[in-house]
This record gives sequence, C-alpha cells and structure tokens, in this order.
Amino acid sequence: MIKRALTIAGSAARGGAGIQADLKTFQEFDVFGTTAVTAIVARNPRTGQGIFPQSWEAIEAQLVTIEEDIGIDAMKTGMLFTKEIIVNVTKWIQQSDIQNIVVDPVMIGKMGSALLKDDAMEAMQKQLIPLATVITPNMPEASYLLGGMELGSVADLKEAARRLFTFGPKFVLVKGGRLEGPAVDVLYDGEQFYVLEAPRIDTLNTNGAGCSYSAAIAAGLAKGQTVPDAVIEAKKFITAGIRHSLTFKQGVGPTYHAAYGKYDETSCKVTIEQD
Ligand code: PXL
Repeated sequence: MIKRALTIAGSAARGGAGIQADLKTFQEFDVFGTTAVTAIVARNPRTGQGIFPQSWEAIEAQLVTIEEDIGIDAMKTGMLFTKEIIVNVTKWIQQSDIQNIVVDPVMIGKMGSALLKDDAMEAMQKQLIPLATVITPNMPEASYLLGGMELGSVADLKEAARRLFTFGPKFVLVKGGRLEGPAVDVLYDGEQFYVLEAPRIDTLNTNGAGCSYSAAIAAGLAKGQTVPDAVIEAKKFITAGIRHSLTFKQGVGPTYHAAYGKYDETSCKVTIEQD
C-alpha cells in the first residue's frame, strides 16, 4: 500500500512553502500526503499583513479525520505559530502511535513573516522537540533555540547539533545554508556526525526550501528508510529544487519540486565522523 505522510503546517498562498511545498514534495516521493492547516499565510505585499491562525478545534478536527480515515506512516510539523497549537499538537502526538516525527522548528519565513510567536519557543523546546525523530533547524533557528549561540562554521554546526541533541530528539540536522562555501548540513545521532556536502547554488530563490527538505525526510521515513538515508536523499532532492528554482513576478522565488525527478543530477558527499 502507498505510504502516508501528514504535514501539520501553515498554508502558504504563494505555493512554494508551507503545506503547499509539503504536498508537492510528498507527491514527488510517491507518498500520499495529508494536511492539517494551522494558519493561512497570505502576506499582502502592500500592507505586510496576513497571518490567519486556525482555532485548535479546527486543527484537531483535521487531525482526527486523518488519523481515523487515512492513517499516518510519518509526519512533519512546520509553522505551528502559537504556544497553544504547540502544546496541543504535542498532546495529540502523545496519544497517537506515530513513530516517525520530523519537527521543523519554523520561526521566520524568507519573505519576512514571523511564523512563531515569542512565547511559543519554550513549548517547542521542552514539549515538542523531545518527541521528535529528527529536528531540522537552520542556522538562525538553531541559534535561537540555543540562546543566541553564534554559528559561523561547520565546527559550530556540530557543536549546535550536540547541544540540541540534549533537548531529547533522536537525531538533529543543523542546516548550514547560510555558511560561506559549499552547502554543508550536519546530522547527529549522539554518537556520530554525518556531514553532508552539496554544491552551493547561487540563487536567492529558496522560499520553502526548509519546508520541502523536511517534507522529503518525512516521505523517506514513511517509506521505511533510516533517518540518515532519508536525510541524504532529501538533501539531493532539495539541492535539485534550488538549482532549478523559479522566478515569478516578485519576492523570493520558490524551489522547483519536480526538479529531482526530472533532472536527477545532484550529488551529495557524505562523511561519517565519530564524536
Ligand atoms: O519557509 C517557511 C514557511 C513555513 N510555513 C509557511 C510559510 C513559510 C514561508 O513563507 O509561509 C506557511
């Protein structure tokens, strides 16, 4: 039977990030996608306004129907926005029997929207992250979760991964997208580091890259891959998506979700190091 992946995230009207990115990614991996929308993001370029959160009642209704009617082989969380949503999603996961949980600690979108309220951070750290199979912070998110730790090198990514591991997830993936040089991400399981290196692609069009990367990991886990295998394939997928990213009318353009399946020329160098 086709495997099923759930995303709990925000709807990104522009189509490149959030729920839309997750569904497009699940489809590329031939995984059946289901969605619980936490908020509708439609930032009006003229006013800068436009986040419309959903009530917990509405979010829970989506989760219950997915759990009862479809089933869940893996899930990911994206934009959760409020403390209330994080606390309730955590409780819901605890009463479920979901094994594969990717937590993307989304905070600020590349279009500048604040996607997590300030008072929600503690719940993210203390409640949700400990349940995660893998968390996928980028450098600003890792820094924020670690009280302002400065990250400027691969050695810093490794140290951040070590510290984030103490929060309780099984794996930590710290993404070095903002480093100079090649695009290096560090995956850590408490014993070894998997240093993943892909070519850096010179583009500003990376809207939704983090969403799509974590969705690709969830798809791999749904299909029964190990975390390192799922992350390595997801890294190839997102590198292809960024290489063939799209320019539309204005703002930060999205990654191209079909690129990996279409062109498939991406390599990812993996080095395993004992801690
Ligand atoms: O890429 C981060 C992100 C996550 N979720 C939603 C978003 C964005 C960025 O635009 O809109 C809903």
